Amino acid sequence: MHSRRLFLKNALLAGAAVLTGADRWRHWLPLPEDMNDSSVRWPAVIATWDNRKATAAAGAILSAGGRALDAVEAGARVAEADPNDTSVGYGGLPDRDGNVTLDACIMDEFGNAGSVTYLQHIKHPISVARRVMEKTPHVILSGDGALEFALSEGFSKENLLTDEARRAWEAWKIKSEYKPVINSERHDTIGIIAIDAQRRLSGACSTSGMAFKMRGRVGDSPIIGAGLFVDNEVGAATATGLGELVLKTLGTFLIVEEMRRGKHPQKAVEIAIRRIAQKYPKHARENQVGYIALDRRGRHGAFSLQPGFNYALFQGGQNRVFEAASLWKR
Ligand code: SD4
Repeated sequence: MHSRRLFLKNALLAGAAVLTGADRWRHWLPLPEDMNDSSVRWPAVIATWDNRKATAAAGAILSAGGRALDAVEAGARVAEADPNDTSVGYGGLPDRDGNVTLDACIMDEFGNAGSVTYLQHIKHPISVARRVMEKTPHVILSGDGALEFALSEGFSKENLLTDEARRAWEAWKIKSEYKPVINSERHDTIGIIAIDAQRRLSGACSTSGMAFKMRGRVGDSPIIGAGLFVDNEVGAATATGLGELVLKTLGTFLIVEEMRRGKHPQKAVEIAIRRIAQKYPKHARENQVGYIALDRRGRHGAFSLQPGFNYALFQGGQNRVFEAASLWKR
């Protein structure tokens, strides 16, 4: 993976793309700084939390030469189907009225984007978001409209409230106290971003949102520039944690813009976390937000407000989990 030979192969692939890719050429050109950098760090995929099953599924697609977009969708689907992941898809904790409502978005290497918010009864909101991106002139479909669209696309209606999630909701109702939980079981919202062998970047983000939220609440995860942002010329970033803080600072857009200005992904995610702490010091002390980022050189960064945030990284044929550094040490 990390050889000069592979780098040259990728550079040649990029050259071939110039000839065949028409308007796509600029996405594949090697950057000048890459010519002095012999380490090739792509393909790679990174996901919030210990989502190694998701990065493995995505990594298998990338290793076979597949497209980053397919990889991130496949990865998000792994978390969505897992009933033990109580913050995503099937098995997600409901709102305070017992409804499981899902938010998801996806972005490809061309800057196309699709999103669903407040979607009920559909197990794979990320795939619906992809259809929104690919089959409609819109970016976001919401609620009943998103559901109607999903059904028209052949998705089936399912009960997503597992017995375990129902029991948790019934226990919560006794006090009915809304309080976001920091690092909820360490497998919260999945944000997953990837760069493939042809240096195409894509990202996906999927969640059931904050547990026991108000009916109708939508978080950052389906909002382009908040829960996810991808710019193929620069890099990609995604978020987990208290969505209100991510929304109010447009965290992933900020991270990508910092990378555009030359920042390493690690520096860029730290800037976005510090921005939250500067603007909302009280909430930043009490809540969790975690960011991950990947640039188009395959370098990554991860940082959070509170300790306890981790991430999965598939790169160089290895699929590993790492602890992120945090602003507060506690
Ligand atoms: C939200 N950001 O709806 C999501 C929830 C989350 O880790 O990421 N939890 O605010």
